[in-house]
Amino acid sequence: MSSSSSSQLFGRNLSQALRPVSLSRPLPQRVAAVTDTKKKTNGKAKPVPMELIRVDQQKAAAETEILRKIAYQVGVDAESVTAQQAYQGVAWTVRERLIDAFNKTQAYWREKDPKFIYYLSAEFLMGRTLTNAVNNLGLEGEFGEAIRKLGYSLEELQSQEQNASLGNGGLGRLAACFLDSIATLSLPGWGYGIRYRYGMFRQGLENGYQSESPDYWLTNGNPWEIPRRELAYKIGFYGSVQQGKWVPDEQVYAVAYDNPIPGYGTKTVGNLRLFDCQPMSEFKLASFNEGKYSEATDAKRKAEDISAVLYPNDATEYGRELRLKQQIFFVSAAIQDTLARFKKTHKDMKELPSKACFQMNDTHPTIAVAELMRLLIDQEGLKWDAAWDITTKSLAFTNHTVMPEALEKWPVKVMAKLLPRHMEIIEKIDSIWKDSLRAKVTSEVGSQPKQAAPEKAAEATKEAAAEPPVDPVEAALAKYSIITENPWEKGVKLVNMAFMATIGSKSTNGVAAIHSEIIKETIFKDFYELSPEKFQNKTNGVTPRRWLAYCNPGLSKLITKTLGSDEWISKTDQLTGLKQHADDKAFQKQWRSIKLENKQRLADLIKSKTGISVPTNALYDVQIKRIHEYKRQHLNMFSVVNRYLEIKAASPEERKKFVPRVVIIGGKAASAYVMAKKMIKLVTSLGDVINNDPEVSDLLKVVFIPDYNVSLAETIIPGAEVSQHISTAGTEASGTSNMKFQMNGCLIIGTMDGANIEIAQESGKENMFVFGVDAKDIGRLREERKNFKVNDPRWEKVMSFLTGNTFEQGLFQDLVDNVNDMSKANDWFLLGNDFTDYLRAQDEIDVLYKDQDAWTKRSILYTASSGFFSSDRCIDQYAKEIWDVKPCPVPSS
Ligand code: 26V
Repeated sequence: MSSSSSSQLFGRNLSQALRPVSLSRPLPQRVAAVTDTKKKTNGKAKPVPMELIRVDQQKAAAETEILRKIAYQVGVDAESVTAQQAYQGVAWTVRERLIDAFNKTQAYWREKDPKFIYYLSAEFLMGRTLTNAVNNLGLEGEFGEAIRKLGYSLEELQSQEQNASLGNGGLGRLAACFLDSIATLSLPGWGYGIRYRYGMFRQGLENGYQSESPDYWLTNGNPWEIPRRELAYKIGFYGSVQQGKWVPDEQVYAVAYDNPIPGYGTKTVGNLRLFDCQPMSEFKLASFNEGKYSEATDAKRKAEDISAVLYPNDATEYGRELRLKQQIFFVSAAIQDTLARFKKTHKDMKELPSKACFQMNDTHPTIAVAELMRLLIDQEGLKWDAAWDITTKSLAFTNHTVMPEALEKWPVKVMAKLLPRHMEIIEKIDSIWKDSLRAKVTSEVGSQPKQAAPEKAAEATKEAAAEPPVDPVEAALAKYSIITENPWEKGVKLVNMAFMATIGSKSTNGVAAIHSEIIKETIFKDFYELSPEKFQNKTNGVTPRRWLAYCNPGLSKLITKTLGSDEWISKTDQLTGLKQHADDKAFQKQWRSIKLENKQRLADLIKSKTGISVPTNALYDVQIKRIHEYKRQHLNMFSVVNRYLEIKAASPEERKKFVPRVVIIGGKAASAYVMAKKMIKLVTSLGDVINNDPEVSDLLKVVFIPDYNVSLAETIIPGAEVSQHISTAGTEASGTSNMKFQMNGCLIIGTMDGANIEIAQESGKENMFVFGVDAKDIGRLREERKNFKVNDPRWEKVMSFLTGNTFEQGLFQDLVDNVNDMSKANDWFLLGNDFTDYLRAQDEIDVLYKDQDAWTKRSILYTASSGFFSSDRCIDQYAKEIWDVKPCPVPSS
């Protein structure tokens, strides 16, 4: 292909772009020398000292390296490079820089032997890596230039990268932000998880309904991982316990893949070690020879299933054996890996708590309690008490939800079958634990009135004849027990993973101030009363690198210019320096023009994903998060319906008074969650009606952006002007997108729930559009809901519209009944209670938006007061108050 046709093909003058560094030029000396070595040894490569290669890499221009990668790694002619090939060339080049710094960091830490934090998480929602790696490594100048010469921009190439969507939502993205901060603070720390081959499903829309397809994110290879095929741990399942030791029936290998995590403004590069599941033997030749082809590969398929798919976390389909397999799979591999490293330099297992802390991200990794005990006792030969002491000093637990249905409870039967030795250990932990409480409980029971009322006593005698007598002390101990009876299925016993986690850990924390209080009063009440000192709060945070500096380069530049330095990127408290400019009209103008550019980018994204054109002079109103009844996307839609009806009812003259709005929704519904899927249909159906109604024209648009993920969030958040965080008070543990919006100067409409409360404290409650009932009243209001009439004519209008003839007969009847027909349902999330106040807050938004200076001032104040919500602050607190891990920065020389 001639150079002119290639440039036509790809719309870029590539021959021009490549001229200064064309491959026909002699290679830089060092690289040529390496090639020469090969020649002289007749094709047998002599080992080249790594140091020489590294020195050379530092000197060689990024351009040359990229072109070599395109030529020899991607294997294409640099004259006809596609965006994907250019991305590959750049990514594989950045990878080398990353690995250099990674190796140095890990070697330094091996030498210094500091205490490590190991973040155990079933989810890491990393998104894309290229921009983050280039910027964190400080390569933007050198690589930016080289990429431009290729005829692309960093942004364009980054868009070629598949998202690593190894998480469901907030919990997984939090883990990813934490890794960024751990590296940035130079804390010795690794993440441990699963290298799912299929991440979070891809969402499509069919007739306005969600459709799901697999997310095969590794199609084009993954430049950001280093396979460690030599590092494989045996993981067992099933079998029996013989002479106190476990003899599993089935075994697989957990093979390590390292994903270097570059810190910002430091030489430190941390690690995310993910495990892939592989069979012990690839292939049964004997079966194959007998013509049993599928049997020959059975074991391989079965093993690979374990790390194949990420489970949706917000469906109520717990209890699946494969999920428990995944949990023990990565937890066991992580602990074995840690112990193996520890044993290289330490003899006494008692030192483990001074060298390692495992943070368990929700209940998914909490089998770690039993697994660490098993390894210490069965493999290291420790006595029970010594092992328990080490375990409870090495583990820490974070709770991320108060939804009772989300707290994992494994049937004892499943646990005993899959992990017989672990079940034995759990039973012993439970029994010792209850023994330790027996004296206390006995005295409490003894101090209670023994004599029941006469009629109750008579009833009790009748019942006693049918059932064996219940020991009152044992009955009172049940509330502390790890092993509990399934309330829905008599006789079925369950392992309460959250209880095991808190008993087996040195600390239990919630993720926002209100949430940490709620867990002490509800799910962990009895445990809190026993050991209040174990309970902590660690309000979540998000990385200001990805979520402001890199996703919003326009604003980032303005902030740096205004503050006189870019130090705010790692010291976010400096953002308060923006406050003094909040009233400055010229500054406000610049702030607004950046928002407008970001809105344009968002409008382009909407057009390309949905075909819908949205005007940039409208207010961009965004709600992006998992679709759930407790998050109340339907409440948002009720307000949209109300707005629509009001516009329709207005005269042409009156219509001029409406502030034009684009309501943008994004998020996935768990595939088994019927009501959440109906909520998506509600959004798309309203969009179909409203967007095509000439009467409302550009005054109102409703857009559902399909397949919401990390990289879409990076475009949506900077372009948003108001964002919705409207969960029923007391239900959202924290929320983290609220923090990202705040950082980007996007105003918030929200309930007093999760981290909204702390955001309101930082930014001023009067600056947030706050509405809704109080968390402390929820219990009572739920009880009263049946007799509570929504005293607002607009509510009835909205309900009638949704069940009327605009839509297919009965389409939204179930959704409406759930919140409005108290003979059938109970409006559990109290939409009826919050509706009127929500509309009031919505009106306030419109009023303020008409005063653009006042609006912009608030926007500036939001960003200026967002410093607290950096994950650097949060991780610093974890490090000091839970982990006792200190920074160990790699020296610059
Ligand atoms: C929620 C639910 C709701 C009911 C149905 C079953 C179910 C299963 C799982 C979950 C959530 C699991 C934990 C989780 O993802 N929590 C999220 O963690 C974020 C990071 O701390 C936090 O910001 C979110 O508020 C919290 O929902």
